[in-house]
Amino acid sequence: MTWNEWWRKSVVYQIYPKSFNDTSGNGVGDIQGVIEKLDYLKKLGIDIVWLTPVYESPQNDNGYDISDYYSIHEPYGTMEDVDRLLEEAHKRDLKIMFDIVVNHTSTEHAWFKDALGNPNSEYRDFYIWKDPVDGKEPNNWQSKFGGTAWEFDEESGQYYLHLFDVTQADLNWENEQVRKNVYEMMHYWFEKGVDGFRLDVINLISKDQDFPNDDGSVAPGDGRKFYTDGPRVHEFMQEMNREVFSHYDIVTVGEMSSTTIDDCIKYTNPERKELSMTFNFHHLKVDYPNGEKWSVAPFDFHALKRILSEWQVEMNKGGGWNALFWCNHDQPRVVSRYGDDEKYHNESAKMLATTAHMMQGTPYIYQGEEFGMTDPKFSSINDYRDVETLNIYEMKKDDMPEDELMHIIGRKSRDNSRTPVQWTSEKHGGFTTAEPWIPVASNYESINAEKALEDENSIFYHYQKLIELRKTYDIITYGDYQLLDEGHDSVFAYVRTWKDEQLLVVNNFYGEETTFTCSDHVDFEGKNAECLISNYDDEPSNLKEMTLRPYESVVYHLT
Ligand code: TEU
Repeated sequence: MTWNEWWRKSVVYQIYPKSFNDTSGNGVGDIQGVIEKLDYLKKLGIDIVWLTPVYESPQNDNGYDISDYYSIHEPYGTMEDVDRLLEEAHKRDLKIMFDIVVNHTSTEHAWFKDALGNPNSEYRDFYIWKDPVDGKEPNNWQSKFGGTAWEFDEESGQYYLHLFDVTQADLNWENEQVRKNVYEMMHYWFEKGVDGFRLDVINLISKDQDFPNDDGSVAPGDGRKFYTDGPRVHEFMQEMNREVFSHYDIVTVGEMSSTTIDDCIKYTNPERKELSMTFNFHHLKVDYPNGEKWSVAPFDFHALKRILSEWQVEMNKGGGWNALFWCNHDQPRVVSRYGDDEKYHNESAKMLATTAHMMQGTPYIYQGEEFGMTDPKFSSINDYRDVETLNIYEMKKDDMPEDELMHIIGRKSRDNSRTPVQWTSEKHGGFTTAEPWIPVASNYESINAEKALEDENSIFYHYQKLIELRKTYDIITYGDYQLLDEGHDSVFAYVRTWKDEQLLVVNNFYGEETTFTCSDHVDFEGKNAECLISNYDDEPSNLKEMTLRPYESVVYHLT
């Protein structure tokens, strides 16, 4: 197994450009705004910056609807800005990862515009067209943003498939010309100097060519099983690797929707030559009662431990590699979700960071997470911008009391993580001098980057320390993983083992004191135990029989 690739020791920082830093004064962030913050990111210690899509786009899904893969969305800047970003990043020994969306394009893309209404277009077969069945949609598949996944084209009398928004038409990966065009485009960006790709919903590109009706065994008319990790997906990934990735020293991370461990081992085991690593979301569904995102329930702590541990152990066994993360632009803020964004804001944010960063894989930090940004707790639907949220609101508003619906949206909306980064205590959190495209969370005066940098006890410096530890201790990268005391109701503890070293990681996930009998699980005999990081001023007084304070988190290196 090849264990020495640079990205196994890297830490990635995700930027959602629209909400990151506005230097042009138009209320949306821009590429120059990213350049301006590179020194800040360097100080944090990260290695790679992942930018969500900055290509030309009508922005119905904030750039995940690309209308031209070769140009830059004008409010973000120009191609010269991208060139400068690459130059400035590389000067600081930082790498830049771009986000590639090739499951679908915008319906504003030239290919789709040519194909629409024109069965003779050379681009018609770039998309997925089907005749009506009994005068209706070809099957009962649902869009991930609600409603049917098919849209009728009056002029040609056929439907096209869109697994996401109606303006995001799925590409037909069975068509070799589509694949050739995608690979050519990927080469363009690597030639320009981009250091890696995050590949949007890449495990959805291969559809069952029978397009069967879903019998509803997963969810009514869901359809997922017919295109998730589909029939030819690994063949396509190997082709992409051969045609593109293998030509460069780059990193790739596939975003995998509803995937399996077995598939992720296949995607990432280096011998198979597909991708470097994968994102999966099973640990972020433990607060979906009965699999339903649009309802509110406390998170299932035991399921969280079980799922994360299973992925740690099985991926390692199969030679796969995990991306480690709590948050991204599609998820609520983790401190508001699995932590406590009030009384124990500082402690719980640090505890969550430690839990993820001491695992095996490549950690991702989502903008603002490094100083504990929270959900904005909007009360009006007028504050929301996200297409998925607005669709759900429309679909549910007649069946549910407004306050109940707004409560659910307040906890689940993707906009929770899309509010502007809170840089300072100034108006709009210092994000912009104009009216921001989405309101800034009202707590920007108490939670912001400037304050975090001034306080040596801040969440920011905890993240900085975690990153430093990863660079110092090989066991964090290579060690095996074992969950301890699986049945404990509030402690998530695990041990990493490598050569004759151990790393003991103990986290209290709740706001009450608890005890954890470490000596039942770890043999301390003749070992030196050094505390590497914690979130209280002093260590627990008794290592073997720990009394853990609210959200307390400690890491010991045993040698
Ligand atoms: O997301 C894929 C995805 O399936 C989800 O995370 C999605 O947001 C969720 O199912 C909605 O409940 C990726 C991007 O990260 C997301 O921003 C895009 O909207 C989506 O693909 C389509 O490109």
